[in-house]
Amino acid sequence: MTAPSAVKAALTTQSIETPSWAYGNSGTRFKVFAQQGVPRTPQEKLQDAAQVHRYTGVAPTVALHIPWDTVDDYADLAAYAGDLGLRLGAINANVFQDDDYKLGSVTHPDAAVRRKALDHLLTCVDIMDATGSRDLKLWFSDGTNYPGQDDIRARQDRLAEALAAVYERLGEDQRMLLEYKLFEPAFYTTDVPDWGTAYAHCLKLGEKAQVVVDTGHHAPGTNIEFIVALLLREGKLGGFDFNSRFYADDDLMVGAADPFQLFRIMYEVVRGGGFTSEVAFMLDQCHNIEPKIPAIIRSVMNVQEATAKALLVDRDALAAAQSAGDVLGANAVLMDAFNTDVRPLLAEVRQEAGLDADPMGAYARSGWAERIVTDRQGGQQAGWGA
Ligand code: PSV
Ligand code: MN
Repeated sequence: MTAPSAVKAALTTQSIETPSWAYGNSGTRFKVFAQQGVPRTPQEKLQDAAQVHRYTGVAPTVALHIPWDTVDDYADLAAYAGDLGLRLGAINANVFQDDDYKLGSVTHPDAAVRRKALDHLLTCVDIMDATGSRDLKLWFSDGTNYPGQDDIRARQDRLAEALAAVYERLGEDQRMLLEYKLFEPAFYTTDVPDWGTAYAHCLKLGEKAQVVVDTGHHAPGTNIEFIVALLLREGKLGGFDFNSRFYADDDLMVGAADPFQLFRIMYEVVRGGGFTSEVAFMLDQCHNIEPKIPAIIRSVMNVQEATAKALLVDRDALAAAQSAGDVLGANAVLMDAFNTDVRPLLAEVRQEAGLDADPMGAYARSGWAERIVTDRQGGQQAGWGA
C-alpha cells in the first residue's frame, strides 16, 4: 500500500467544482419538484456552495450556466464569490433552451440560427473575462431525430466552423472543454455523440481545446476508465462532469450507482498523471428528490473516497504482478485498495485541515438548512425550467 501520509498529502491538493444548477430546483421531463429554501438568485446559489466548501474544504469553485445565472455585472458576482471564500469556475454555455434551436444550434441548417448560437458562445467568453474563469464548457444538444432529416457530414462542417470561431476568441489562459453525449434530446444522430468525435474536433483546434467526460453520457457497459486513460495519454482530458447513472443521463449523485466504476476512473486519473489542476473535477448533477446541499456534500465526499482508494493502490506491486503475468495477483492489488475503508483516513485529513471529521453531521448541526427555509420567502426559485 502507498503510505497514508503520501495519500493524505495528495488529497489535500484536490478541488472539486460544484455546479450552480445543482442548488436550484430540478426534476425530470415529467416534473420539477420545488424544495423549500432553494436559492432565487446566483448569489444565493453561491451562499449554498460556500456551505459545501465550508464543511468539505475542497469545493472552492462554482460552475455557472448561462443564461441560468445571468447577472448584470459578472465582475461583481466574482467579487461576491470571493467574499464567501469561493471562485467562479467553468462557464457552461446553453444553446439548447430556445425555440430557435429546435433543429440545432451551431449545426442548424439556417445560418442565422448558427450565428445566434455562436454569438452566445462568444458572450460566454466575455463573461469568462469578467469572472476570471479558465474554462468554457460546451455541450450541444444538436442532432437529428430521423434518417435523412439533415446532412450528417455538413453538420460536422458547421460544428467545426463554430468551434474554430470560439477557439480564436479564447484568451491565453482560457480553454474550451467539449462535452459529448450519446443521445438525448436528439435520438437518431447526435452531432457530438462520443469521445472520438469530441477528440477529433479538439485535436484540430489545438491545445486549448480539451475533451470533457460526463460520466453519465455513455452507453450502458461502456468502459469509461479506458476512455479516460486514452485521453490522458493523448493530453486531451480537460475534465469531468461527474454524476451517477442507472439508465442514461440520470444526473444522480456521483458514486451512488457504481462506486467501483468511480474508483476505476480515478485510478486511471492517478495512473495517467491527471491528478493536477489541468484536469477539472466538476460535478454535473441534479438533486430532484433529496435535499440539495447535503447531497452535494455527499457527492464531494464520494469523489474524495474514490480518489483516496485510487491513491492507495500499490503501484509497484501492481506493476510487478502485471509484468509477471500474475492475473489474479494484479487484480488483488487493485481490489485491496478498493476494499479499504478510507473514511478514517479522510476524517484525519479533515481534522488536520481544521474541519469537522464529519461534513454531513456538521452541516446538519449548523442550522443552515432551517435558516434558508425561513429567510428565502417569496421571489422566484432558481431551476432549470424543464
Ligand atoms: C447535458 O446533459 C449536460 O451534461 C451538459 O453538461 C449541460 O450543460 C448540463 O447537462 C446541464 O445540466
Ligand atoms: Mn454534463
